Amino acid sequence: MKRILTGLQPSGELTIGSLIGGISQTIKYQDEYESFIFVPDLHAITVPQDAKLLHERIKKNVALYIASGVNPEKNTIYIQSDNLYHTNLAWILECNTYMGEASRMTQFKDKSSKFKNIPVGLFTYPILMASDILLYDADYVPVGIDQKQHVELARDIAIRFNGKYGDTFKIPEPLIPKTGAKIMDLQDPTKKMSKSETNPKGIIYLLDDEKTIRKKIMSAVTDSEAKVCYDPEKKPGISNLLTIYAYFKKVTIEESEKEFIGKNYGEFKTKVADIVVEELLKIQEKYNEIMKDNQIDIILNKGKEITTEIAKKKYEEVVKKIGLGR
Ligand code: ATP
Ligand code: LTN
Repeated sequence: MKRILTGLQPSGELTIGSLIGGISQTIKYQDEYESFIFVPDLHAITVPQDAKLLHERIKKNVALYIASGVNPEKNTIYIQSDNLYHTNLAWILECNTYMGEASRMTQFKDKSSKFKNIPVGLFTYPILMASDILLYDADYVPVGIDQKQHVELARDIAIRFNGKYGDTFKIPEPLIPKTGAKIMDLQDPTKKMSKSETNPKGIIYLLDDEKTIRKKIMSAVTDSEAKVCYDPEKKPGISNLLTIYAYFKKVTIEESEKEFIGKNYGEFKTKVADIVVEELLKIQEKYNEIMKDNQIDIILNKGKEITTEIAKKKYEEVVKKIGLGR
């Protein structure tokens, strides 16, 4: 059976972008593939974090995965820092990655421009991500378009390693959603809706309340044309809202466009807000139930056990091949 694996950093509250670009694909394929989903908490500390908030968010995110539809019976759910093989293998992969290829990562260029003193971990972050993927022989890695380059780096590292030391790693493929690969900020629809953005007005968090969701959608930046149609170049705001609507309504963009022929932006935005509220409230209801019982620790202990066993085997194979140890 093919294996899919993904993770969402607990570096901020999860957004509808995290859901549409990341979690939704795991849910879509969980019946078909052996599925792994984890919390990359070690990735989150590549940028400054408040320790208390980070700690709370780790379990909160697990609850949100499950509340959004990730079935703990069908998925192995785990925390990255629970398994030391991730960082151990990452070091070995770092020694098999070139500065040139690591320097080409566009996310590093974007994120590092915000720092006076850039943490080294922010630079090596994609190699830890490669380790997350290669340890488990993942076939597919569901991600938004912004992470495609990182999965490609993991492929390049795996191909090189296999060439040098013999067949060791499966070559993973990114799985990018057809619609919603990049959900845009509602206030600036030319940039990605990002959970680490400081202005919350353009971001819909999975745990936003009804009033806040409606307010954010009704004040989303659009254009002056007054015509609801999909054209991400010329109409990024409207196109983004159409994408969000299509995702939550479970229809295509074309079907959504048809529904709003002749409607004004106010009517359109109200409908978008209605469906987002309806779907997020369902997730929030489940989330509150999950947070009340203590199943999460049981799920995570099981995840830790399963993944440690798999990762240990792969790590020991690697160690042997490269000549480490006694
Ligand atoms: P940040 O938004 O803080 O830069 P991130 O992009 O790393 O963080 P995560 O929640 O860690 O966000 O990403 C988890 C998954 O969700 C990744 O596969 C990412 O590509 C996807 N994702 C995140 N934001 C969006 C978005 N706005 N549109 C589509 N996919 C997204
Ligand atoms: N870098 C990713 C999170 C992440 C990930 C992974 C995703 C860490 N390790 C392995 C897929 C597979 C992000 O920032 N969204």
